[in-house]
Amino acid sequence: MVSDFRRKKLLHMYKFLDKDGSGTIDKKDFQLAAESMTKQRGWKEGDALYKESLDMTDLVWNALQKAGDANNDGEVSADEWVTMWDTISKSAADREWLSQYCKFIFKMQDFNNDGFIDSDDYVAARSIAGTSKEDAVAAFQKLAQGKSKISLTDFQKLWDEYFLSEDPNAPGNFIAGKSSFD
Ligand SMILES: [Ca+2]
Ligand SMILES: [Ca+2]
Ligand SMILES: [Ca+2]
Repeated sequence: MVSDFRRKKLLHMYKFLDKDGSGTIDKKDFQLAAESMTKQRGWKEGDALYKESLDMTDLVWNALQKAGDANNDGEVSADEWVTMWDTISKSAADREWLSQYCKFIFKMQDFNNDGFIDSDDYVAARSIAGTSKEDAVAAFQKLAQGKSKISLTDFQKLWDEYFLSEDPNAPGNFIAGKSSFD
């Protein structure tokens, strides 16, 4: 059973992923996300990072569809999404794609490409998603827990907390830039 708090967290991320606002998540949303991301970062066709973004988008969508699209209609509905995370938290389901997804998001947020996410990286990354600088700085401080930068190992832990933890005080709740989901 997913708690009310965790359901709100999951649905917050769901809305964020529903790029065309259709109310469900499908391959097109992931393509739109990849397009806007590569545009923001200035990666063009032929660049290694451009190709990596598109490949990763394909990999993540295919894995997400396999894990979450229970009725196999090509979309992951909000109910399917929540059920999928409930299943993942309870079973030894295939988490390899999640860890690859996590690494990819980490890389996307590491703007200066030094292998860590610092406050400046995080503010820049969140501004693309519409988070104000003030909120992003505050969220970074919660995520980093006193450190000046977040390593991939730290990030992986925060990432798991966002999706899997029922604890309203878990630092990972701030991964989407805020911790209140009402
Ligand atoms: Ca959609
Ligand atoms: Ca479905
Ligand atoms: Ca960095």
